[in-house]
Amino acid sequence: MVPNSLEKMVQLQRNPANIRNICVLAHVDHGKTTLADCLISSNGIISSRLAGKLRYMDSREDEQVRGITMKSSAISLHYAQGAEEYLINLIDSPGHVDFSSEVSTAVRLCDGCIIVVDAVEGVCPQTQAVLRQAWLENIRPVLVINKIDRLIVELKFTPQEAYSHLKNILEQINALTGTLFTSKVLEERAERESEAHGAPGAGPAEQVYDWSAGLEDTDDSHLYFSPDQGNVVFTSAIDGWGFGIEHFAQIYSQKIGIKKEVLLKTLWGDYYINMKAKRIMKVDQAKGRKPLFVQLILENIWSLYDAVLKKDKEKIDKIVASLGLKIGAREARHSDPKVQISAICSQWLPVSQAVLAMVCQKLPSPLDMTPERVEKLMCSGSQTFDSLPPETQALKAAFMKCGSEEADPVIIFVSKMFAVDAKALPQNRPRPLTQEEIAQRREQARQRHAERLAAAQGPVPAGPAADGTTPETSPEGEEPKGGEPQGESATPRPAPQEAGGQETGQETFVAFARVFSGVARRGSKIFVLGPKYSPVEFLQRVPAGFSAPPDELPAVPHMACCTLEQLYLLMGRELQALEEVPPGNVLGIGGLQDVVLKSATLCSAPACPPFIPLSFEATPIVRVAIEPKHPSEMPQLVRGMKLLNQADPCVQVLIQETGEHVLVTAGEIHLQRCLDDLRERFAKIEISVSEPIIPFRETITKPPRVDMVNEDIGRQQKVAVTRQARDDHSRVPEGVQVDADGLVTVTTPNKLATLSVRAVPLPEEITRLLEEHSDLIRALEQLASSPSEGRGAPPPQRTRERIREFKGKLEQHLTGRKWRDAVDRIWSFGPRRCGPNILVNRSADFRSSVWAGPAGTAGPEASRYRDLGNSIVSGFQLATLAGPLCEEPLMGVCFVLERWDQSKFEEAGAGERQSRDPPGEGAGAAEGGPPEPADRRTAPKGEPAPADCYGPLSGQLIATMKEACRYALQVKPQRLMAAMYTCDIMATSDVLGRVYAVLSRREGRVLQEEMKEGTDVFAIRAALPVAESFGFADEIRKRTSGLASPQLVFSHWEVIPSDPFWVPTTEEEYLHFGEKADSENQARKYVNAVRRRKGLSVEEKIVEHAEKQRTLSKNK
Ligand SMILES: Nc1nc2c(ncn2[C@@H]2O[C@H](COP(=O)(O)OP(=O)(O)OP(=O)(O)O)[C@@H](O)[C@H]2O)c(=O)[nH]1
Ligand SMILES: [Mg+2]
Repeated sequence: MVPNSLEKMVQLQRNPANIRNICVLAHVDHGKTTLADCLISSNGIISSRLAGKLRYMDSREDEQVRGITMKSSAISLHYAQGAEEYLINLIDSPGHVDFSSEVSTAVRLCDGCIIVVDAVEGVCPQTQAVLRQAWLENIRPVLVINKIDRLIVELKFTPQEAYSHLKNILEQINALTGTLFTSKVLEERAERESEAHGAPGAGPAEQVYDWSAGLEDTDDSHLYFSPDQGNVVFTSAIDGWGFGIEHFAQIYSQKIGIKKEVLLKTLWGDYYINMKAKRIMKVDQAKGRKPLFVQLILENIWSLYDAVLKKDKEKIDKIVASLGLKIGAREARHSDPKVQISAICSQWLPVSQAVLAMVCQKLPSPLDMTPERVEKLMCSGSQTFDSLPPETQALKAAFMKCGSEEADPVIIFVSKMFAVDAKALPQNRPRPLTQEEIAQRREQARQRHAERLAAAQGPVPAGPAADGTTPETSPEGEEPKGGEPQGESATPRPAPQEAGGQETGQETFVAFARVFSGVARRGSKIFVLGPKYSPVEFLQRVPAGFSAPPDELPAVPHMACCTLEQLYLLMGRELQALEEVPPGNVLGIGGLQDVVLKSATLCSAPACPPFIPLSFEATPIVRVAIEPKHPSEMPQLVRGMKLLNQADPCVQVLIQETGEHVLVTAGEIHLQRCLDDLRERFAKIEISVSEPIIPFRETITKPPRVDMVNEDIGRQQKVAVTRQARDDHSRVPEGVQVDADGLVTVTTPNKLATLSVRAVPLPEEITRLLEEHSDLIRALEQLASSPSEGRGAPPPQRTRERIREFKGKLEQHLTGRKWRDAVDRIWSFGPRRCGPNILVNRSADFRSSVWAGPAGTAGPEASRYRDLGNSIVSGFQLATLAGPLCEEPLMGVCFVLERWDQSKFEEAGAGERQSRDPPGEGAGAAEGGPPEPADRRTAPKGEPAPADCYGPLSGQLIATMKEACRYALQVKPQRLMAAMYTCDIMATSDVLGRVYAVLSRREGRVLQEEMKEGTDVFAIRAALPVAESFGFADEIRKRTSGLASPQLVFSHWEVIPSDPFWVPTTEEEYLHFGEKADSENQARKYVNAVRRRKGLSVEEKIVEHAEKQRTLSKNK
């Protein structure tokens, strides 16, 4: 087959009804790229012999070496079904969890997806994850069950067993779909319910709600996967075959004479055929008969494999003849049965035919975009579609229409930026020479050759010949200096050839994007909308009907204007230049690197809202510090890191306070890829990389009930323990008073204010709630701290609703006397005002909580109260940002401010006071203390008050609060929290023992072990501390000879039970651990490691009681 010409593709792009934008999603190694190879080979881009071996979409070298995909990439394919011609924009995605952010970027651009499942491994953790992602994006899935050959060759199943196994896999995946569907319906119900709740007139009768009601009347049959629905295909991508039941229904309807429609309904399922009567029955009347699927389909495939594997030449010939195929002589004689199988099967049941037919029939075109999806895309944050301005709502029609007329607004979404070598861009690529040019050059070369020969006969024998032949054989040499820029580019371009020459090895960025509406034209101007852009703001600033060229509009925050400089057709490893791209197509856009960082919405109508941000499943957790080998190369490193940040959807690049450059990645393989990229593409320098920086959290727990040898700590001993611990590590300085129950009282250095703080561990559920709702808390704090800034709009109903719900949940878990009205008195969250720690204010003159915001009264008194209050909150923020153990953030701690005594301060003169404490940072902004100015001016002239040497009171309060919190922590049993991964491993029973050995050596804990039905594959789920995970994947692979490979995903924080300061105190402990207790203390080890890294003091006795060894005999 001849590769499709560019013109053909351009023509197909114009018909959105026949475009399918799809991505291939699956668990790692289930065969996505191999399947993509088969589809690509149907277009003649790669040879069918190489399909499955080449893995064309894995264009990076490390992808080929490791055998896993690391990025999503797109290719456009042509498919003809009868008279209809389709354009398929296929995106291959990675399955490894480290790269799950790439899946998000792919899913956003598509309307449908192919979910691939390995027939042996079945539904795996990433299968669930990608299916959920597809749901969240509202794109429709179809299913490919791949690697059916493994059921024949490896598991040696009979067709009947294989059928049961496949049925089982379908049940699993449908169960998953069912769960997703149910939770979605319930969620929508809850949403509607909460909206109705706000409406007046909801009587008590309506409040009783039947939660199951919505499910029954919502039709969900079309969602499930079933071969008779036509949305399931069975394949063996490596052998190049695949089929849906339609293919066989067609064949057998002619052969047996049963209607195709009947066969379509009965080929899958427990239906049996009576060949004589030519009737299909539901029940197996004659015992031992096989279902149609087994009898008519699987058995044929099995017998073909059987014949080929047994090298039964006669039978093979018979089968080939009966199928009417022609097998090349080379394949027929080949000794490798795989070659024969793939030669026969790929003709008999070509996989591309089965898969692409299903894609075209079952997946929607860009025209079928559902209103639901459009509304979801347009509503970022907690907005609802109805709350958008009417101009914005009107754009929904444009999405749905997907129109290409002049009046249709151009809407493009960029889901990621990817780097390509500037040389590979079409405008810089040497253009293939035409026949005449080649002839001309050949002539020139011949002449040169002749001249040289004539000039010097002897001395240079070999040179000229080589010279003469080069242009003939490789026209892609550096020859095309004389070549004009490509014919189709009418606009003058800045000498692309030279640019290409100079920038050898330069990386440029191409945006991975899709046109949702309107025609993207090269050279046209377009707005770039950042994620925080608000069309409301634009509509307020720019009067309606105002028109001006896009770049002359008044400046609106988060909006820029740019030109679509280059448009490309994405063809896997290549890009093709385009002049325009009609709506509904996936495309590449060049020249956006200065205006788009990672993703963006481009639109010609400023009323367009930015699309909702991509949802990333993985949390970046692996951090390393990076520095150049040669310090002088720092600028290259900084530039390289910036480029890397742009090129990867999920990497984070930070500069820490210490000046270190830190890279945060999703996992080890991701880290490796980022480092390779940095070295070879972006920075091009040698770099040195620190050991991974492992994050910890600090917390406190309840005092232990039992000691380290599991003996009850009696009352007497318990006191001894806490006293000793306190003596040991808190060394409370003077001026800090600690009560027996852990209340810490600290006075400011000027002795004017006193704070009493207590630290209490939060229940686990609360910590989890706080973590889950961090975005809500951020919104809440914003509302509470700046009510007067009020940007016109009150918080949307939904946000208020969610806040109320959140508060209710907190109250539900904080019960008991200790927590009485604690929720109402929450003053702040920390660190960074949204973390998992709480500040509760129980002091007598408590006036503001996060829920209500500052008490609305103005006036100097309230304003001063707020200033000082802000200082205390800042002190709390600082204390929670870095704990006393090893300066890591706190988690799950509640600080209770029991007393806040500033009576002495109030006694001091008001004038002096004003002069001493200018309002705290940012606090005075709202109502910046109106009566003060006069006082302030006069104050410096007066006698400086004695307290002045300690600085302003607000500053002292910050420091005092911070100290108080730290001491309050230190008098409680402190603990370290470790980040934990969930680790999913598939292993066969023979390597299971080794997997467990590695897991337990690394402190892993097996949570679940499950045998995949019918196979000897075990799916193991374990929890593994991040700190112990480095090199884990490699070790597992090595120990199991590559048979098992783990997938690590960050899951949660877990308290390390051991006390970092533990020393034996009770008699039993002394007996058990000895006086020195020098056995390993995990928590202590981590604390010391972190302290050492941060350059903090480490209390370690390196050698105790060193004794010089003496030889007793000689020299006395
Ligand atoms: N037996 C068998 N092996 C297959 C089949 N399809 C793919 N494989 C093998 O499975 C392995 C993984 O294939 P890939 O196509 O790279 O898998 P992938 O899903 O793209 O993997 P990631 O991109 O890393 O997630 C390769 O070794 C393939 O040869 C199949 O149908 N049968
Ligand atoms: Mg792949």
